[in-house]
Amino acid sequence: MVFNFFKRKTRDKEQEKLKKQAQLKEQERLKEQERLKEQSRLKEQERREEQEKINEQERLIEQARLKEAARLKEQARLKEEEERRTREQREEQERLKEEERRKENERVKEKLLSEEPDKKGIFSRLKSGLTKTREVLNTDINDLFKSSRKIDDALFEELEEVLITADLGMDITMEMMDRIRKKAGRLSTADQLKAVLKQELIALFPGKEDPETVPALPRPHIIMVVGVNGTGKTTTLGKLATRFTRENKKVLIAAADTFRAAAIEQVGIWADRAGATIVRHKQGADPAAVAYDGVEAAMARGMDVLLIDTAGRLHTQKNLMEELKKIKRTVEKKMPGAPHEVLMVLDATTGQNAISQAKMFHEAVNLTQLALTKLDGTAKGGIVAAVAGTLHLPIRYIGVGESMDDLQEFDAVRFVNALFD
Ligand SMILES: Nc1nc2c(ncn2[C@@H]2O[C@H](COP(=O)(O)OP(=O)(O)OP(=O)(O)O)[C@@H](O)[C@H]2O)c(=O)[nH]1
Ligand SMILES: [Mg+2]
Repeated sequence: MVFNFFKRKTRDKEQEKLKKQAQLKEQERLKEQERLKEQSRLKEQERREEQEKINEQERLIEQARLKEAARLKEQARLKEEEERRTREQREEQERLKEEERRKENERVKEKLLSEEPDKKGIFSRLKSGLTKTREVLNTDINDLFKSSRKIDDALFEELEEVLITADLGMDITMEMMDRIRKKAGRLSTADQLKAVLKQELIALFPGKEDPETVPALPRPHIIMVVGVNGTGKTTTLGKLATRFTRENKKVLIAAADTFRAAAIEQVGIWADRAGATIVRHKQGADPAAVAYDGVEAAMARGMDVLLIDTAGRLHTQKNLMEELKKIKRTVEKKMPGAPHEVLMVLDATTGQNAISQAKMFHEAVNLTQLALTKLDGTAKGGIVAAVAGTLHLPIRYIGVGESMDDLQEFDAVRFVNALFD
């Protein structure tokens, strides 16, 4: 009985113990479950945070991408606008130039129609064309000798200044002054000094060819006219055409300045006036093709002279200088030995720049002769002597005004006399 009692007690205890153990185990299991839950919650939170970070990064990248795209789009728009504006400005400039040229054509046309034959004579025209330079040389030299001044270093220095003012150029002035100083003993009046100056100036120009030794001109005699913009190429060509037709020569003009329609029109007016024929293409056509057709037509029609007008260009514009070479090559291909003259027209009012321009053109197309225009517009007529003294190319024509007879064959003696007489 007692044994049973103890046995039950022990079993109860045992059961109690097991129950407690089970309770503890259950508690531990719950705790572990709780811990795992917490762990997975934290992990989830971490993952979410990580995802948010990624999302934010992606958002920022997308934002930057959109910003960049907008910036590029704006940049392209601005560029396009700038291009449009430049294009419009260029077109406007072209239009104004074209208009100006058209007005100039009208003016030339009217002037040509109203122009009377030369009454003044070549020498007096030359003198009046050189008025500005004459004023510098004569007035100042006369002033030097006023109040019976002595021939001394101060006078020579002043004379040096006068010559430089007339644009004779530094080197030539210095050389001339050396020679004049040596002759100083013989000088006592302004006229004597002028006479020595005249001698020295004339000596700068190469002697004229003896007409007996000048070979007969080939037929057609081809003259290509080149130069910087606006120097007077077309005007000079037009005046030459008139001169040749007056000598009963058959003249053809090739309008190889295809750059502007008004340039073709301008040369057309001159051709009409001179009684010359003209070969022309449309504006924008290849100038070498016009020159080629010109040579072909001149040969086929038995012309005496072919004058080729070319567009003005700066000696620094490489592609345009190449174009000029191409025109020359094309002419040569069609008629070996041609062009017989490459005439560069220089604007005297550009002063010493004319010399460097001519040097570059000479390198490109081998000039054979020069024309100096607009001498009436400058007091720096000494540029003629500077050009002759530095370039070793014959000055064939000078322009002393806009009328037909203001384009004169250059004659050194007449020119120097016109400066001082
Ligand atoms: N005063 C004066 N004006 C001249 C003389 N020679 C040409 N001109 C003027 O210079 C301007 C330009 O002459 P153009 O013959 O059109 O010049 P260009 O070299 O053919 O010009 P581009 O073909 O545009 O390069 C015109 O107004 C001419 O009348 C000159 O000796 N004296
Ligand atoms: Mg021209």
